[in-house]
Amino acid sequence: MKRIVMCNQAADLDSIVCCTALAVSLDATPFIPIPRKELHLRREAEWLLDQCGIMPSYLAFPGELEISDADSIILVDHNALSPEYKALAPKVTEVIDHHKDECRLAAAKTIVSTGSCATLVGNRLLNTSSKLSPAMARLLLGAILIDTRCLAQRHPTTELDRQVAAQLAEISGCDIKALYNQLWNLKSDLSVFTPAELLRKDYKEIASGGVKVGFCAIYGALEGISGDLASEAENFRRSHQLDHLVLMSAYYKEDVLYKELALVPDCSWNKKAINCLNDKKSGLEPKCIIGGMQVYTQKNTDYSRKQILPFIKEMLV
Ligand SMILES: [Mn+2]
Repeated sequence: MKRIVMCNQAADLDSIVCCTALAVSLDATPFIPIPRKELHLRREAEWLLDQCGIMPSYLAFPGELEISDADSIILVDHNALSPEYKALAPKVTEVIDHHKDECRLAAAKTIVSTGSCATLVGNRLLNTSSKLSPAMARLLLGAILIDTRCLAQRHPTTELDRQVAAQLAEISGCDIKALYNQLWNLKSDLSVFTPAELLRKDYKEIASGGVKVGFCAIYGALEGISGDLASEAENFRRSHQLDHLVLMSAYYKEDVLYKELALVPDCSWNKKAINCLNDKKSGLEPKCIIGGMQVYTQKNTDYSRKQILPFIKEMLV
């Protein structure tokens, strides 16, 4: 039986980790739906996989396997297939995720709004596999720490995140703070990337009501990015044939979390989108203009793409 575990389209650390750890435990193939050459943009993921003894060659990328030959597919860290994989719907047998439930698949579902999907996969493996290896425990723990900001006592961390992280830390023998710091430093060091690479690093898109919208998550202040971010964003939008592109940034300054949001191109739709997001209590306020692109401060830092993307999707219907 050919079984595939599929990671979400952004292929962020959580998603790659869930995909890998579950594939290892089930002897399945982990499928990462981004070009192989873009794995290096996820430096924290590359480093953690290496630390846990997972070679990049263990992962499968588009063009490297005939995914339609799979007998069964398990989705992790997302619960609806992205448009290009829609035809695979009948093959999806299971879904493990922590996003808003939009699942219309006839599959076994574990959808719980934890801080990290790695918590759900970790919980599953702790309860089913007789011995979770220290390497797999460390892999899962790393994703939980990044997603919960080192288990901070606030949104989005849940009690289950803390419980599972504690068990994984014990099995792996990891120093939680040290692992978090190492991962965070790799994730937030944007100096090694061009603006075009930053936009490709953590990207999702939706299509609804004939409108295509992309969402780039960026870990750093938009103003601090060297190069012409606004025109790179416009190039990105055109090359992805998007009607609109949403840039979402998050960063820390003296331990305080800040978030920003910007939209390209400059058009009347933006006002509608900002009003809609503010009706949902996003707290967006004009902050500055970069290369003609209006940047908003997002006062409600509890919202991430996990909330903003479904709000925009609702607005398009
Ligand atoms: Mn996730």
